[in-house]
Amino acid sequence: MSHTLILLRHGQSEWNEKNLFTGWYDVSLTEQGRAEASRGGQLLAEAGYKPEVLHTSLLTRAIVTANLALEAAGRSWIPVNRDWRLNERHYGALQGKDKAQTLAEFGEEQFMEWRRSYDTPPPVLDDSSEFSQINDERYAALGDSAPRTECLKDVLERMLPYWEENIKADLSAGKTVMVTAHGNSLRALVKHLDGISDEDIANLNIPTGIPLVYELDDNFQPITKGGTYLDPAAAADAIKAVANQGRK
Ligand code: DG2
Repeated sequence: MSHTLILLRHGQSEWNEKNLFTGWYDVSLTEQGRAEASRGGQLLAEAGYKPEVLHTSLLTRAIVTANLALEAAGRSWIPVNRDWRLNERHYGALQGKDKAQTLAEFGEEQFMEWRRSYDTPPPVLDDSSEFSQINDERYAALGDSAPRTECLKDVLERMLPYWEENIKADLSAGKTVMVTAHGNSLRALVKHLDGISDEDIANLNIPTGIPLVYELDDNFQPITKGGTYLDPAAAADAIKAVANQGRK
């Protein structure tokens, strides 16, 4: 029996538009982002996909995207699970900083190390920062273990238990699962699914609002490596734009 897993990065957020590092900072969608989310749902409906359960993060941009996409697909009623483990990577002291200014200030190598290396986190974000989530009630249960910065490796390590215990359980029960999350939490999941090396994952970028469908075999291995974007041409353009963020 194969399993159907639909991955959807949220539509363009207010801080994607402004080109700011976002991480755990909670922003909503732009009008364009809302349109992308609805179109993502239409693409699912046109291709005949019927999500039966949703897993999403605790961040508004992912939650609103899921709502809009499911509404457009006629599936608003399905059960929803929200968990911090699907949150975007905590971007540490970069949260709130302009990507182009950061590139200009620190140079290409450092910029890409922070953005795309597997195991180098940005500097920690001070708890007193206006961009900190340390006193945010939605993370109260994390206590002092709440992250103050994360690299992709950290994201993978906190996301994998959720994949194993929650998402795989729904797939095993025969459900079509939709995961609406973020550029880096989805990069972590794709790294795991496709067995991408720590070096090669630097080259993987996920576009906003375009469903990426994985059919998985009995061992949860992708039948088609890399999955299938429902609008491959738009995905290819958007992937280039994400890769070039911060550059003119
Ligand atoms: C972006 C990803 O996350 O940025 O935190 O700035 O998917 O929640 O918009 P998202 C952010 P990059 O790692 O692509 O710079």
